[in-house]
Amino acid sequence: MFESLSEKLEGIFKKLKGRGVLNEESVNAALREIRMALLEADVNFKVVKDFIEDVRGRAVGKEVLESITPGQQVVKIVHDRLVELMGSTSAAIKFGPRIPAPIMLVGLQGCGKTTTAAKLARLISADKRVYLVSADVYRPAAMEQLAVLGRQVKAGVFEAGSCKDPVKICVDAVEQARREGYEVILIDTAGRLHIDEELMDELRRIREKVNPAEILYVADAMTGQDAVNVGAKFNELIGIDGVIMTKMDGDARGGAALSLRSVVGKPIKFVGVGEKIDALEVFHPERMAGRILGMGDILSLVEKAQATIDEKTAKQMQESLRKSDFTLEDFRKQLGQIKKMGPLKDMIGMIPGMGKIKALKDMEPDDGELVKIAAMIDSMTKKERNNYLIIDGRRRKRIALGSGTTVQDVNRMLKNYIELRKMMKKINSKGGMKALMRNFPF
Ligand SMILES: Nc1nc2c(ncn2[C@@H]2O[C@H](COP(=O)(O)OP(=O)(O)O)[C@@H](O)[C@H]2O)c(=O)[nH]1
Ligand SMILES: [Mg+2]
Repeated sequence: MFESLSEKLEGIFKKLKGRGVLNEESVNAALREIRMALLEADVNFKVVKDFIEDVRGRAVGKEVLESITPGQQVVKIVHDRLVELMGSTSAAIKFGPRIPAPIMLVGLQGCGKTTTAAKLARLISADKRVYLVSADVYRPAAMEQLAVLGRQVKAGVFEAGSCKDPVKICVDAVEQARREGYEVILIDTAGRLHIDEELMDELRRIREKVNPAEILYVADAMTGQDAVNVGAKFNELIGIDGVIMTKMDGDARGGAALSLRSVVGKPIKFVGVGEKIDALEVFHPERMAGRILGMGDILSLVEKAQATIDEKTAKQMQESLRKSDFTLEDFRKQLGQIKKMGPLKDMIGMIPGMGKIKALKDMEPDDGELVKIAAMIDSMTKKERNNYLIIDGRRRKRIALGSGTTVQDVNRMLKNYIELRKMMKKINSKGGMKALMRNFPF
């Protein structure tokens, strides 16, 4: 799956060639085609729209890093956005404090609930004792299917006997699991061909009685947008905590995986990648984005180029620090880096003896603050940037006007800058430079 999408994207990116800056025209042309490719992959319409706007905003006007092509740069931007779209980090199951922790699997008939219950039991068994119960009293062989699979993965399986009440079966199974010392009980529920009130009511009653630590919606990737819509419905009617996407090994177009997170607002936790009992993987948005783009080599190339730039800046920083002329120009260059590394205070706090400097308390600029600081420095003349001492009241007024800030803002910024500069000098003279560089990734 995703093969045709990644092939298309590759073709698109090849066309973005030979320009130093990503201009609007070429980015737009590429985005038009990306939009088509995503829609063809069955990604939700609204998701595609937001996605394209966002990539446009990030790509247009961006300088292309040395040693890579504009196309490669756009691949990286698209990749990063895809990762965010799918949730950035992988989400584990939260078992909660109760033992056994009930985990309920829900979804339409044939989506892979029973198979997934066994696969999941196998994964969890690595460090927990797992019990399985089938609440599917409708399909004749459903319970036997789970029992067979359960034996394969060496999990305990509840025997319902002649009981035909799914709610009672679940309650009894949880009790049995507790008695036998199981830590997790996976509840495989019945499905229907489509959502109906009776099924939802049954699932709600099970939920109320066993109070699951998590309800996981099992989605069949092959059903595309239907899997997304049904997921939204399940979430609305019974509430879900996460998604398991099955049949990702098939020729599904993958749109469901890309849309689910943003439409339903719940993370994909696992993906089923085959019929075999070991074909279940923890979902990693990063890897999935790589698979979609099929361009791992380009990504590492871009990362390398970025690292080189950062290294260059680092060298320049070291150089200017050595000469103790940490100018406003240098300060400006660093703003992006400051944002990347998080609160300045924490960073400096790691350097012995530097943690207690009072002025640092004011130095946790948020995004808005950083933009403001950049604007102020941009409004200065080159002379001012190289020698802050000449910035008198009249100049401060002009800078405030030019950057859409106030004189107080300019005063505060300069005060912070002067403190920082002093500190840099101090570190320099104490020979604390090495420590600083170790902790500052610039
Ligand atoms: N290729 C593939 N087939 C799967 C996967 N998960 C489940 N299946 C198949 O889907 C069919 C329905 O699965 P089942 O667990 O019975 O679905 P249920 O009705 O939701 O319990 C079975 O033939 C499974 O082997 C998967 O990740 N990949
Ligand atoms: Mg089943």
